[in-house]
Amino acid sequence: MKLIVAIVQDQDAPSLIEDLTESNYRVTKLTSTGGFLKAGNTTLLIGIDEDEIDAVVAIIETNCKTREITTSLMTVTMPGDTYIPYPLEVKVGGATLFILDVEQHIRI
Ligand code: 2BA
Repeated sequence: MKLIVAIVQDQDAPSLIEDLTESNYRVTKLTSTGGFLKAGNTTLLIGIDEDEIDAVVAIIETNCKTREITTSLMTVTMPGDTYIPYPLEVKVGGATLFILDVEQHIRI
């Protein structure tokens, strides 16, 4: 068995979860926060058989879009120690996937 840990953008999560569930995959949704943007994202745990990886990745590819995000993460220092936000363009990927081996899976 494999565990896909998928970090996706919040906007893509509802349709992705719906498509996965409709295709009979079990999904757990976690609310997460990206370390760089410090903005919310969604982490999904998807436990599957090894031969289902390609099908699940295809569903993720269909639902998750790369987006350009403008953030004011950076600041520039002005004379007098004044900080003003400096817009920064960041391309956030459609999904970041980690595919792990599952040693044991028990349902009680
Ligand atoms: P964040 O950490 O908020 O990163 C959002 C986007 O900012 C990233 O998109 C990337 O384009 C950019 N970025 C991140 N760190 C950067 C840096 N040090 N310098 C310049 N730009 C940087 P993605 O790469 O698509 O990642 C989207 C989200 O997926 C990340 O949100 C994070 O929550 C997660 N993620 C990505 N790679 C990861 C990894 N290796 N381990 C754990 N989580 C990861």
